Amino acid sequence: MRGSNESLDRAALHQLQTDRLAETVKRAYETVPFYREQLEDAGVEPDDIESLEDITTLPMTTKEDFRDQYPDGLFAVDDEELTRIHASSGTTGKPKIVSYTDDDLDIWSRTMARSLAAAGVEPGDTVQNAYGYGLFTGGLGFHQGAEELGTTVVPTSSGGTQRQIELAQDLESDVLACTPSYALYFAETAEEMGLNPRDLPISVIAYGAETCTEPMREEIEEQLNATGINNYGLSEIIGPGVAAECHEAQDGLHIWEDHFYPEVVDPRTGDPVEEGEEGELILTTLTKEAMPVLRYRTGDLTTLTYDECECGRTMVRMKNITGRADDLLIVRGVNLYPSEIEHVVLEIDGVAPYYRIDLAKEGSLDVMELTIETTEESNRNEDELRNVILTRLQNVLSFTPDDLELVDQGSIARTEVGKVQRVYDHRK
Ligand code: DLL
Repeated sequence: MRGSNESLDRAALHQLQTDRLAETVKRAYETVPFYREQLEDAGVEPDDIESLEDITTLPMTTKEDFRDQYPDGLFAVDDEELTRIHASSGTTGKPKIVSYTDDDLDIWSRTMARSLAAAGVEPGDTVQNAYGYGLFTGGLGFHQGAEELGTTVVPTSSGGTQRQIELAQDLESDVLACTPSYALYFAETAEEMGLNPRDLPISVIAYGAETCTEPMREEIEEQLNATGINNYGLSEIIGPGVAAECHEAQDGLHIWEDHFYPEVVDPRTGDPVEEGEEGELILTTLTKEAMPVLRYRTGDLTTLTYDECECGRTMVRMKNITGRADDLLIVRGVNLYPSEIEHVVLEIDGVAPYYRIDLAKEGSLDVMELTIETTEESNRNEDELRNVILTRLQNVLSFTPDDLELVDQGSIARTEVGKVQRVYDHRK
C-alpha cells in the first residue's frame, strides 16, 4: 500500500511543494499575528513566494517562540475548528501546545500509515502500541496511523511490561511500536520471565522518539529477532509521521516531503549546508491548518541525501539523528555528543546497551563519569574491557572520561515510560 506522492517525480513534487508553501505562508500571514509581525519585519509578503528557494527569505521559528506564544498564540483557526490538542513537555517552563483540525488529523493518520507501511507493516497485522497515550503525540499518532493502514491496534500504552509481553504472545502481535530504550527493556523483561525474547511473535519494531545509533538498532534486532525501523517526528510539526525508514533499505528516513519541507543549516549561522553535510534540521509544514509552522529550528542534527533509494520512493532521506544542537557537551573544552560516545562504546564486545554520563565540577574543572553495563557473556576480564573502552574513546573521540565505572547488567535504572535520560549534568 503506497500513496502516489511517495514516488512522485521530483519536478512534480517541487511544484506541489511550491504551491503548498505559498498557501502556508499566506495562511500564516493572514491568520497568526505572530507570523504577520515576523514576516513584516523580514520584509516578506505572501505574494513574494514564487519558488521553493524563496523559503530562505522567511524568518525561522524557534522553541522560544512556542513558549512565548503559549498557549494559543500560534493557532491559525478559531476554537470551533479545532479537533485536538497535544503538548510536548519540556524539562523547564511551559509545555509547547500544538493543535489540529479534522483535516490535520486526517493527514497525520495518512503520514503515519505511510510510515508503518514503509516499515513493512501490512493491513491485517496486529500492532501493539507501547508509546505513551495522552498529551504525548507518540501514542495517538501511531494509533491513528495503524488504524488508517487497516491493522488491528492493541493500545497498551507504555509500562506494565510483563502484561504487555503476555499480550504480545497471546494476541500474536506482529509489530511493537515503542521507543528504542523500551524495546530493550521489553526484551530484558521477557528474559526475566524465563522466556526467550527471540521467540516472541513480533517481527517489526517501529521505534522512535529518541536517538538510536546503529549498534543499538543491531542490539534490538538481535535480542528480539525482529526488523528495527526508525521513525522520526516532533509535536511542533505534527508528531511522529514526519519521516520513516523503509524496510527495503533501512538506510535513512524518508521525509514525507509533500507535507513537511526540510532544510539543513549550520546551527551557528543558520546558513544552508551542502547536500551530504550534517547540520540542524529545519522543517516547514506545507499542509497544516490549525498550526502552520514556518522554518522550525528542530535542534536535531542530521544529513539529507537525495540519492535514489532502492525502495523506489523518491522522497529525500535523512540520516539517523546524531544528536541535538543543544545536547552538545563541552567537557574541558572538548566538544562531544552523547551519541558519539554511545556509538564507540556499543561496538565493543562485552558492553550492554545501557550507559549513563554524569558531569560535575571539581573546582573549576569539568569531570565526567561514564557508567557502562557489561554483559555476562563477555570473555574479557574487567581490566581488559576497561582498557579497550578507554583506548577506543581516546582513539576515536580524543577523549577519555575521568572515571569509568563498569557495572553488572541491570544496574542502571530502566525507563518503562517515556524517553530515557542518559546524561546527568550536575554542573548547572
Ligand atoms: O517524540 C514524536 C515521536 C513519537 C516520534 C514517537 C517518533 C515516535 P516530541 O515529544 O515532541 O515528539 O519530541 C520530538 O524527539 O525533536 C527529536 O529530538 C526526538 N526524536 C524524535 N524521533 C526521533 C528519532 C516525538 N527517530 C523530539 N531519532 C525531536 C532521534 C528523535 N530523535
